[in-house]
Amino acid sequence: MPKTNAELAAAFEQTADLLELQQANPFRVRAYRNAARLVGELKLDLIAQVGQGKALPRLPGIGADLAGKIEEFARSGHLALLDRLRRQIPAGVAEMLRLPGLGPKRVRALYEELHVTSLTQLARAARDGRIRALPGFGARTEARILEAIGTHGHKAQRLKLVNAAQYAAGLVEYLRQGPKVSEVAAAGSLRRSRETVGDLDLLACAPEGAAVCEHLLAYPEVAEVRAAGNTRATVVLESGLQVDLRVVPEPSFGAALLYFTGSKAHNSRLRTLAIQRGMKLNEYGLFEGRKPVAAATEEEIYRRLGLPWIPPELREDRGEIEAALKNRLPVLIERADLVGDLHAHTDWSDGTASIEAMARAAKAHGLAYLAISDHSRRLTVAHGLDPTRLAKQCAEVERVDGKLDGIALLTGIEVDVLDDGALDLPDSALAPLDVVIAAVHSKFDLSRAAQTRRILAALDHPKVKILAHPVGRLIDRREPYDVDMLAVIRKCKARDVALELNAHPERLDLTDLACRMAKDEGARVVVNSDAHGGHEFDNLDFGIGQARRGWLEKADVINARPLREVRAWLAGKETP
Ligand code: DGT
Ligand code: CA
Ligand code: CA
Repeated sequence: MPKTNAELAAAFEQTADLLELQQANPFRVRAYRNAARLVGELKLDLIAQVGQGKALPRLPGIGADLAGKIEEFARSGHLALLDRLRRQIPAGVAEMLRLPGLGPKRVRALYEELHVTSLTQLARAARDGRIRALPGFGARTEARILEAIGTHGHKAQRLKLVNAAQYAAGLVEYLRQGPKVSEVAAAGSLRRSRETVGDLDLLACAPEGAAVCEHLLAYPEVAEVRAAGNTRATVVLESGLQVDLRVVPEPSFGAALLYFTGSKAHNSRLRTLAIQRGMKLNEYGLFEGRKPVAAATEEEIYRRLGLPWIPPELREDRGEIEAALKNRLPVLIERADLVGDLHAHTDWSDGTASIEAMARAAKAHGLAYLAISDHSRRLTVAHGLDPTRLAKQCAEVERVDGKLDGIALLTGIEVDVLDDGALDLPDSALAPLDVVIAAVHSKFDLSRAAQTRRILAALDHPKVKILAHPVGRLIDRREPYDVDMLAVIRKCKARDVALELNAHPERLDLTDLACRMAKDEGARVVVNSDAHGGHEFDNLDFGIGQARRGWLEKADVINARPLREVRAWLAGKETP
């Protein structure tokens, strides 16, 4: 039986787990996890590439060693490394790694000291009180392990970034009013702009931690107090969101911020680097022997490690340390670089505001141009436009454009891609438009081959300049469709079509890794709001966060360019 990509992804994930248990080089562990994600989430058909005798494409984190593993798996259906690891480590031991709070070190201890090899045995050991007797464990850890086994299997709930950001904003504001608090910052995955957030990590700067922790407990939305002390508190809000607060004195704020921003993988690389340079890095500072050499700001800590400051969105151990060492970090795009938006809806289809109201809102959000791109007729639930209504809308867009100063309007459509890759409107209807965005809104379950063929066909239409939300996932609600993303990206590059990074908080599509792949392939990206109402231009902030996680720079993003250049690009003329 030929192996599937899902099996390859699973094999890589398991290899990473088992390597981690054996305390292998964290970089190597990370490489396997990254590869599992590339194959699983981006549906990269690497097995087929090998089968067709093609060289593997250049992919973030896939070096010669991993490429060899992919070939081995494609040809033999096995990874010798994984087979060997499996013989060395019982499967139940690897499963323990999935419990929150149990890292490789602790799992190793449980296995080696208590000979626990399954979750059942682990629960028994916890109930018998044998775990608390181990060095590095306590009664609290034991209780947490029992609780975790009980909830194991329920998918840990993660909040979408936009919601986490809302909770954080309220809390940060509130904590700023706390006793003698001089600064409050959100750290963790929120600061790294991850698309979902497990819990909030907040950092406050104050001389007396206990009083600030007390202040947090008095926050009206606190439903449960998990821990409270002199320097830290953990609470759960009524929404179920956990909040970890650390209070540190000003001199070590930078070190704490660096530590609690993570990611763990990034931190672990930094600690190794510190050791190589004869220093020690922890949440209190960077030390030479007992002498602190940097602690107050992140900048000085990075500098003393010989690195430029690394933006939080890059801190995932996906090559940022290597790039920083060579002083070749990307200069990441910022929200202020965006001067236009090429995808927005109005009350002509499923938006809530008029063309004029959307134009004014775009202008208020600092944009200089906006494309009006409502749905096409096939999307009847969204009152999609047929050729007659589209022509009428264009006239209205031009009328409003003539009336408003400081914002230019472009005519456009988000046209459905039909099952066979044809577009939902005739060429005669599309011809007069400034912007044509192709979008898949149906038949998500086609086979990879059929879905890829369909999308590539749509991209071949000469009027199409943007591919909307290319992977098609809805965070927490719908998996990406099965499509060969690399083929799609390459087609976009060949036809000079921009891949949309749809900034809607439920989409954030392209994903961070897909952005990076697009950049590596030299394809263009457009960061669009897909706003259905005036306030939704705020979503562009999250789109930019995702773009930054994908290493995108200003030059990679078409709507960071002035209208004149965008018009030339839309007209199929060369752009710099
Ligand atoms: P999340 O909450 O799952 O969305 O992801 P994070 O990255 O916010 O993770 P979290 O809340 O467990 O921890 C926040 C940061 O604190 C993390 O990014 C790095 C740091 N941190 C927490 N625990 C450890 C640890 O055991 N080792 C190291 N090196 N750093 C840790
Ligand atoms: Ca967190
Ligand atoms: Ca946390």
